[in-house]
Amino acid sequence: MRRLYGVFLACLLVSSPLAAMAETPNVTVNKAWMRYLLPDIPAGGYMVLHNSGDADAVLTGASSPACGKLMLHKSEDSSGMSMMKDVPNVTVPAHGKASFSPGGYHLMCMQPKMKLGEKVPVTLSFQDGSKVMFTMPVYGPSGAP
Ligand SMILES: [Cu+2]
Repeated sequence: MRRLYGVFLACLLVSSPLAAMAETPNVTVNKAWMRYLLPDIPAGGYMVLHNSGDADAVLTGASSPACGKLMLHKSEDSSGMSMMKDVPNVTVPAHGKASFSPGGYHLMCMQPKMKLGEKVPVTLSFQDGSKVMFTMPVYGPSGAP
């Protein structure tokens, strides 16, 4: 009886760190950069999100101390005009990726407070409550030098 109890305890000790890990995001960020023009013009944030998990990861928001507001946007061509709109969320499919690039999904940094060459911290928030923190290097209109 005592021996069984010991095994049960050992299982608890082993399983709890795994349970905690399941709550950490499976999303990694690659090729992140911010396209900065002027303080009066919103800056665009670009990146590729990879999801190594078995469930879709739903990005629901972003924030940065370098932006008055950081929004999820999508550029779309409609009858030859490039328009952009707010999107409520972006899904990173299980074992897949979501690309944020000029002309498509992007982060829109309103009232940017940054300089060329520096790195600004960004936090992404997901529907399951998890967050991913990383930095974006700040480049000019033509991207990485
Ligand atoms: Cu935009």
